[in-house]
Amino acid sequence: RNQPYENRSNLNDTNPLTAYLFRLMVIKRSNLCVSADVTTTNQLLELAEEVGDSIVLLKTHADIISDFAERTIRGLRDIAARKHFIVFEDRKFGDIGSTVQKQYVGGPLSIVRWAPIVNAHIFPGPAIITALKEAAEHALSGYNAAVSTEISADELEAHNYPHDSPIASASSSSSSDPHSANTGYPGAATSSSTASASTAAPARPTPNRVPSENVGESVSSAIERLGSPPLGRALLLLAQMSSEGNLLTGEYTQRCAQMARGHREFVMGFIAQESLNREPADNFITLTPGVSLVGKGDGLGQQYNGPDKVIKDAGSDVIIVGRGILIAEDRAEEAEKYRAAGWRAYEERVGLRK
Ligand code: UP6
Repeated sequence: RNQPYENRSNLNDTNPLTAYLFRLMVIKRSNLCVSADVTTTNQLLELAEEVGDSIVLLKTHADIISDFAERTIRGLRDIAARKHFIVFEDRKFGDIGSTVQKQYVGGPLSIVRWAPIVNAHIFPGPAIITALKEAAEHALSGYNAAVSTEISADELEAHNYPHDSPIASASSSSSSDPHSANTGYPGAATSSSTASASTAAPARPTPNRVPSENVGESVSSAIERLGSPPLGRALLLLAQMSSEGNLLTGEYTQRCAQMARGHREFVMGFIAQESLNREPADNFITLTPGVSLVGKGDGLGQQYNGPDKVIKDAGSDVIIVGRGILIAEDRAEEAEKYRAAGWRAYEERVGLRK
């Protein structure tokens, strides 16, 4: 956990998406995930435009978006490609294998199509991991990797997966749209993808900013060299929670780490309050929610820590920040503040900064 992200991206057995994410973090000098807890597509896309340059991950709760539709998926995909971040749907799956497969692939959200990263509770037992892995593999099989990390509704149908969602059927026409076929991700944003982003959201595309302390090679050329993220899907396990009185402690947390060790190819890491890398082969990424530079709690059980405590003291890798940024008047500026604080804490931890 005290090695630089760059070294950790090159270790054997690192999940490909984790390796990509570590490299992206180094290029963007960011270990910030913004929690997009907003309730409409326009708000979601506006937020993604505003904070996109400062983040490596955008965490969504698709089930609180009142008008979630094909437009949401496309808008997110286009902004993620242009601003270079990965979408993480905070679905917190927690049911028997057969049910979570349907929730992952079908329903009104068809999450597997557009979210490279999802998370799950392990209280139903380890089959939740294998069931989600199998569903992801099935959805991706035969799918054209050269085109995009998004699976179209038609491709999902071609592989006989349940997708009885209005989005899936409504979008059949959209897949004949040439724009949808050639939108790369990221680094390959075509002019058509930019155009569809701007019609999808009132938010105007903003020019990419370079972190002020980033000297030498420009972010854009480094990202170009990095290329597109790997096609696969990955899972985070909820090993600990931030809320007061939660039951994800002690033995439960340790069992979660054990289950992850059995599925390193699919489980990239944890939602936890501290690093759980204890064994020599462990190179899991840790994402920590409940982070604020000012708040202590929200009166509804949420408990906050600062980036220093989370990254430097507890050894986590990524700070997840929602309201700390969402309620700011200038969210781009506030995201930059969290990015800088998180990155400084990381550099101090691994000895890149005194
Ligand atoms: N989240 C937590 N704690 C957890 C797991 N997930 O807060 O243990 C999620 C919440 C919310 C975000 O669902 O989307 O992280 C935190 O938002 P906040 O920064 O506004 O409190």
